[in-house]
Amino acid sequence: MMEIVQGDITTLNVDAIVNAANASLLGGGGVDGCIHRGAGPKLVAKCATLGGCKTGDAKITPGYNLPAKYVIHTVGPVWHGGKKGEPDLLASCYRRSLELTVEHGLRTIAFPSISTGVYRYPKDRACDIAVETVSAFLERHEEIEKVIFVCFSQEDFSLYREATL
Ligand code: AR6
Repeated sequence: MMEIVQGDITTLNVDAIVNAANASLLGGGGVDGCIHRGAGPKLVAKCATLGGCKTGDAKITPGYNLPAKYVIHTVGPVWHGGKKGEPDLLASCYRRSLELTVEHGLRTIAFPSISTGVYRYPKDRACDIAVETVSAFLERHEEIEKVIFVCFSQEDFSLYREATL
């Protein structure tokens, strides 16, 4: 099932939360900064051993001091107008994160709205890709119990509510 909540992803008690990271995996602003603050310094130390991450791919670490057991770090595309493969790369972020969820036997996962902050992906288009990609994956993977879309703003919440109706 899919669920939408408004709030801070770092407060969620789920198997995994997804981080909208950058290719270095060494932290940054936005949700990345919040997750690193919540997890504590062991997270950046672990991330430093992973050799970075390509756009559209994902890597998993423990959640350390977070309520979530794991953090799945994915790197969304920077929006350059939509003709540079951005939609496929964004869909790949959701798919790769869900594949790691299945590989690790996890059942509950929460996503932020990847690429829609610093990376400037238009929120409505990103929301459609998130919902379409996740629902297609869930049709093939009943072992995932719950996917939560975490909306930081009321605007995001409304977009996701419409897209999941
Ligand atoms: N919980 C849920 N969503 C959040 C939170 C939070 N605590 N904080 C922000 N958001 P962004 P990006 C929302 O900029 O666009 C970083 O510096 C935010 O409102 O965090 O993928 C990385 O290191 C927006 O809707 O990620 C990269 O360099 C969404 O999360 C770069 O930013 C994503 O915004 C990645 O940019």
